[in-house]
Amino acid sequence: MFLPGGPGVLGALCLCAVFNTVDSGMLFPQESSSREVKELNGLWDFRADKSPNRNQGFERAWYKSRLAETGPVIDMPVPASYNDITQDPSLRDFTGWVWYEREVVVPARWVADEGTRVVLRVGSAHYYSIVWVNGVKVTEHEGGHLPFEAEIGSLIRKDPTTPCRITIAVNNTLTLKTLPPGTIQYMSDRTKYPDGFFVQNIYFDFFNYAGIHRPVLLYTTPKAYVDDITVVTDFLDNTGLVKYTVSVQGATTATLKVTLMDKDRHCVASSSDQSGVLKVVDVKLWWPYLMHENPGYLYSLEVRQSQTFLPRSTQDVYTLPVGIRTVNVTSTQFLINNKPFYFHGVNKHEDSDIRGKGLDWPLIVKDFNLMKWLGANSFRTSHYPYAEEILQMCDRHGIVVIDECPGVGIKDIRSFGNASLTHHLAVMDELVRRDKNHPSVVMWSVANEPAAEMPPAEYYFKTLIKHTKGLDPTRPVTYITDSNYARDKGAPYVDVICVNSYFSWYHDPGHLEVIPIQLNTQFENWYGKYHKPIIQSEYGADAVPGLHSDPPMMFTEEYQNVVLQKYHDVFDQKRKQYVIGELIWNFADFMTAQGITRVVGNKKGVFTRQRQPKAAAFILKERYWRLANETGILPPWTKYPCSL
Ligand code: BDP
Repeated sequence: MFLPGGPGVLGALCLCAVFNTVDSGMLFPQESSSREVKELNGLWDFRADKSPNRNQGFERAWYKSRLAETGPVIDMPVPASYNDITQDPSLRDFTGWVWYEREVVVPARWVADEGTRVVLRVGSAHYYSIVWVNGVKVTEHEGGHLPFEAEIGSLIRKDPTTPCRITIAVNNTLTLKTLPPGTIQYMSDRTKYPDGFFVQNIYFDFFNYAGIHRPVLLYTTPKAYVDDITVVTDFLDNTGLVKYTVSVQGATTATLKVTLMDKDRHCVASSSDQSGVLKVVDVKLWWPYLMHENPGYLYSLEVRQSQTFLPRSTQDVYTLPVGIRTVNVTSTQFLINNKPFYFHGVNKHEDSDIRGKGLDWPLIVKDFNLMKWLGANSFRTSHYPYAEEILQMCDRHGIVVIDECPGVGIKDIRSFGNASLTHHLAVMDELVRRDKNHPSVVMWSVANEPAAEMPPAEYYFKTLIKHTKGLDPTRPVTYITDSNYARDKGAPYVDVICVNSYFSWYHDPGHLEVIPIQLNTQFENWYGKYHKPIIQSEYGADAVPGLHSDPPMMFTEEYQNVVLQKYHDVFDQKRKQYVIGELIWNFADFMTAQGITRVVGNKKGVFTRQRQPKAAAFILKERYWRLANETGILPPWTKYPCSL
């Protein structure tokens, strides 16, 4: 028996894997006077390995020559999920290895200059990736939502006359030890299933889109370079404090110049130390959207590092956006800059027609416009880390983020074992390394709806949360629960209780009248037991757009409206006490696996998958702008109700 990408393939490769290490930085690539970026987005050659054991690509070493020489190839856009690009159902539902290839012309000066590091970076590829350059393996990476990279300068210098051929094999197989977990199930009854028939089981409610989802690029740095920067911010009265640490690679001694600039590029503080605290007089704090008239204020921290390699000297320049703000949690409040912050926001997915989970700028900007139109001040990255480009937008627009790792669907007791935990800790390392400097990120979520009542959950979450706090002592940590308050093993360790509930939907379907009592009981029980602030991290109902019924029936727009209104009535009582937020499930309809409870995807969006409003969007918009009026300061350019 084999598993596509399981013991036969993925397992064997793992033995020699370069495991995801976080001993170096993962700064977002940017151009500067010392750095260049070359995007490799566009069309790549592509082939799915449909051989019975999905292993032909390795057996025949497809990475050694041009992919087109070893078999047929098709055009595949990058970034995009491959699933919805063709008319081929076997590619939409494919499990196993797919192969991408692209030849790149590397600028001659990059090749000629031995002092230039050339780094190949993949924003994300789902789920397991192996990368070769001109047939030589340069890296591999486990995990579908975080970046990975490899320095390839010496390889491309080997033979400067050949173009640089990049091959990336990506395997979307999920096992009990991956994050998210899944299982491969073989059907051996030959009276029912053809030879070799298997299915990928998943325990989460979104389509397992796969492929290269975020930009691939080459970027350069000098040999001695700024590898990482960490900032932690605070303020005292009118003075902002930016505690920073710079890590430099490729040089034992480096001369540094660290300059903090305001929006007008005026220097407000500077230093020449590798770490220290910069003081900003008359600080402009980073505020959330709708909480301040000037939300999302960002300073720029320019790090200039110079080095003399006789006979010449080199310089590396990297500029990090910095928002100065604090986050604190009390037993009843979530404080940003010491002021109570109420999350009125959404849960999202990276999901759209045709491109699946592929990064798409028009979609990103449209979603931000819709969130601002709604009056949403926050979202949760359900159920995995989103693209850095999205977090950068959040920083600039003041949209507050609960940053979630891909720990979704941890339901099987075997996924609480040591191997799973070790991987989960490593993913948190990578996530915190990538997102630690975003002012918009105010809390880490380590999982969604795990089987938190199972006995091993206590050790698992205690360890995971402690580890995450060790990585970042400045932000609260949570996981999202749907478990019973009395049986939830991890809740004692979280800073904020985040609860998902679907009264009158999954429980007592059709009985809208139970919502007030059940929701009230939910809040009282959790608060009574833990005395921690609570976010309603999911609630909602499916509505097929255009389906109507009065009195309301499930799946109509009217039913979705009433569910929302009934939840809102209870939120309005409890938000004066200890409920600190409400995040609708979901911002938009999204694709799921096929099943009897899903009509071409999950329809709990207040927008359709094409981003058109259902009736519920207008209910939410009324409410969010009213909440903003009550709890924040509306920016001068907005009128209530806002019409952007
Ligand atoms: C919640 C899950 C979410 C689902 C939602 C639903 O966290 O991923 O999509 O239920 O069923 O429990 O709509």
